[in-house]
Order: sequence, then C-alpha cells, then structure tokens
Amino acid sequence: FWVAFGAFALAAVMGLYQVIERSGFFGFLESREVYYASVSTHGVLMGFVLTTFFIMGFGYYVATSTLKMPVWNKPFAWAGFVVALIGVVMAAVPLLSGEASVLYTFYPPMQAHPAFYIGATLLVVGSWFWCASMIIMFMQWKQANPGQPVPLAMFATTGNAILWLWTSAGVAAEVLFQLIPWALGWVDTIDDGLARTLFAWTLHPIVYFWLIPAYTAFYCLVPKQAGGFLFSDEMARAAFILLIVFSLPIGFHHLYMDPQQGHGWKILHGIGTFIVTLPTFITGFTVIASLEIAGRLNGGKGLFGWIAALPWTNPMVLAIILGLLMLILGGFGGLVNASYAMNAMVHNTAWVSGHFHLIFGGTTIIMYFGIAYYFWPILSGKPLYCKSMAITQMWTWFIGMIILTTPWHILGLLGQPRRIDSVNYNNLLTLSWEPYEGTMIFGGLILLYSSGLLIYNLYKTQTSGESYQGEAEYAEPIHAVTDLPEYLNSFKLWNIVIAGFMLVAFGYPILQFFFMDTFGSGRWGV
Ligand code: CU1
Repeated sequence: FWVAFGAFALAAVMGLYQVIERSGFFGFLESREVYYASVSTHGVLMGFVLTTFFIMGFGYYVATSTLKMPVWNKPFAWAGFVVALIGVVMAAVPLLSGEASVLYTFYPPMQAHPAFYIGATLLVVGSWFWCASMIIMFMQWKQANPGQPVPLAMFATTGNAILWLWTSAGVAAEVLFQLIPWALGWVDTIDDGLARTLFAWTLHPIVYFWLIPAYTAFYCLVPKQAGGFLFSDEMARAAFILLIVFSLPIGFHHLYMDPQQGHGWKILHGIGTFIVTLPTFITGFTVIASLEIAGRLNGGKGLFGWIAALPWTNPMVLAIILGLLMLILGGFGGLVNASYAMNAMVHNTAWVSGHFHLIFGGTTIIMYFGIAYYFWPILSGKPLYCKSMAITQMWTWFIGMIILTTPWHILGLLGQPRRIDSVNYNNLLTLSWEPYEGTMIFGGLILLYSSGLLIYNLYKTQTSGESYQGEAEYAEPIHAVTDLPEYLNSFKLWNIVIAGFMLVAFGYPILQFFFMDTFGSGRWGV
C-alpha cells in the first residue's frame, strides 16, 4: 500500500505541473521535454503502479481475512512483490530522464529505452505471482469446504486475478514479441497495427482490473459501514462474472479511428461495450438498494429521507456517495466514447482525458481512499489519525475532480487535442480555451491539496504511539446464501466462455496481420 500511495503522491505533484505547463500562462515553465516525461511518468505511476500494488495488497488482505487462512507461500508472494518493485525502479529511470516519453499507452512508432519495456514487463510478471496466490488460495479453500459458497469478497478478488491474467496477455505479447526486440535493435521495424491491436486487447479490461477492488468494497464493505445489509449476494456474483466476461472481448472501441481493423469488427466490439454497461447498472442498483436498506434501518423516512440518514461522516460511505456521483457523470461520457459515430466528435480530444480522470481518478480512486482509511488502522494496529481530515480530503478530491474534468470535457468539444504540451499555438482557438485552462489549474491545486491530506493522515496514523485492534467486517446479505449453483461459485465455466469470446473477437483481427500483403515491409509482424 505504501508503494501504491508513494507513487500516487509523486504523480499528483506531476499532475498539477502538467495542467500549469500546458495552460500557456507561465511561459518560463514551458518545456516540451519535461512535459512529456512528466505526462508519461504520471500515467504509468497512476495507471500501473498505484493500481497494481494497491490491488495486490487488497487481495492479500481479503484472502486472509475472508478465508481465515494465512497467505499461501509467503516467500512466493514476497518474490512477486520484489519482481514488481524492481520493474518499477527499472522503468522509472528512463521515464524520469526523458528516455521513455511515450505516454502510458506507449504506442509504437514512438520508441522508449528498452529498460522501460523490460521494467513494465517485470511489473506485470510480479503481479502474476499475486494472481497465482489468489487462485491457489481460492482452490485450497474450496477443497477444504466442499459445496460451501466462497465468501463474496474472495470470489470477486479471485475473479479479478483471472481477469488480469487474461487482460495482461495482450500487452505481454506486444511487449515481448514486438517492443523489446525492436527497442534492443534485434529487428528494424514492427507492425504497429498489430501492436495497437494487442494493446487494445488489454486497454479496456485493465480498467475493470482497477475497478473491481472498488466494486468489491461497494458490495462487501460499504453496506456494513452504512449500517445495513447487502441487497443480494447472488446478484453481486452475477455482476462480477458479467464484468469479467464482457470487459475482455471489446477493446476495439479504442481503435474506432484506426485503419487496420474493419468496420464490422469495430461494431462487434462496440456492441460488446454496451453489454458491459449492464453489470455496472446491476451494481448501481444493488449498491443503492443496499444503501437504502441502511438508511431506513438508521431511521430515514420517505422517498429520499434515507439518503440524509446515511452516515455521511463515515469515510467509506462518503466515498461511495461521491464515487457514484462521478460514475453517473463519467458513465454518460463513456457512452459517448463507446458510440462508433459520436466517438468521432471527441476522438483524441481533451474530452477523453476528462472522461478517464472522472471514472478512474474519480470513482475508482476515491474508493481506494475509502479502503485505505478503513484498512490502515487494521493493518498498522494504530487508530486513524484524524477522521474529519479524511472527510475533508474526500470532499476536496470530489470538488477538485469536478472542477478539473468539467472544463476538460468542454475543451474537448471545443476541439482541443489531448496530449499536447502547449495549448498556445493557435490564437483564435486559444482564446476560447483560456478560461477553461484557468479553471483547470484551480482544480489541480485542490486535488494536490487533497492528496497531501491523504498522505499526511496515513503517515500520522502509521507513526502514532497509540494502538488499535480490529478486523475488517464484511457485509451480510439480507438473505443468507446457503447453496449456490457451481457457476456462481467457480470460474471454470467462465474461463471457457471467455476463451470462446476472445477467439471470436480477436482471432481473425490478429491473424490477419500474418497473412496480409505488407507491401515490402516483411511478414510476421516485423
Ligand atoms: Cu475501453
């Protein structure tokens, strides 16, 4: 968790720098080199380091606390941690020295120093140790408890480990067979159409890998914290399964404007993208129903009285309220991105950055904060330093994120490209962009202040002299689950379904690169 939040703190500072640099208000700060090094590092730290380490820590705690068994093979788990950490350090050197300014999507033909690709690979390989641990613990528990429902939080966590193995296979193939040989000079050229297709394999489900711990908290921790029960355990399982199965075969919505895939394939993936909104709606329904139960148990009356009766000063409950608000706004934007035709209007504009900061930086990360405030006292054995500071931190994060991302969406509609180091290149356009640039700096300042509050609070908790004893309390469903059909208690069937879907969705689109006429640039993707 400290690696995760250490990466977060550094990346948060960079985020503020970027919004200031690109505004064009401070000429002396403008530097293309520093800007792109910063954007690349910010994306890698937030998207890959914060998430992977947080998810591994969360998974180990969920596994041991729900299954009531120690971590399987601790040296193995630590080996995975060390491999991932070495990978981060290896990638950080070229990132910070400007040798890997290829942004966190690292699309060729931009090329980074080989250490960047090798480091990123080690980070992923380290996370595979964690996946193996989760799956082994899941199977050991099932063997020892035949016919028993696996605790929901562990079911979701194991599902996430399986999802991540499927997800990371695409980018792993791209990096191992294309980017590393190319960066090392073993091959002169690579097929960037194939590279982008393999990256698209990973690029959508990776966000679900990030999101599932947040959803796990939605279902398994929040209802208890709010003073109620989970609306339905079975529905939660169904939602997790749908998320895992349908988030995989849909990555071509990131390639709508790319020439290397045909319209039919893009439309197929586009339809899949709309299907994956279903489990999010199921989640929205179940979670809000659980909150309503809690609100009514707390004495809330009437159509909306239960909302006021929720414990708004509980960090976890506040996190979900603010997280759901951002999910509604960000989800709306996501439907625009996912629509083949409307996407053309916002493609590669600032709208896209606004969208994923709202969903990822908003909904997902605010839930990580809620989990951190809940787990820190349990894991460190010290009481939380200051609860009201945690509440202020979440509100400032929410307000800062809204102030940052609303102008970003508008700038996208005004035609501002994303991923540009300076917006000061066209006087006519720039004039209409200026007020929004100013607002965004204000949002960035609030977010950095909020980040500081988080780190300070966690640090003061950890170094406190007092002691605290506690364990995570998982929510009970209204109706206890006694027996479950095997397909809601295991992933065997779902792995077969995923394999079938992936074969349909990616089989031909990948294979075609090995047979298409490449006009003299060589076959087999090189
Ligand atoms: Cu996506």
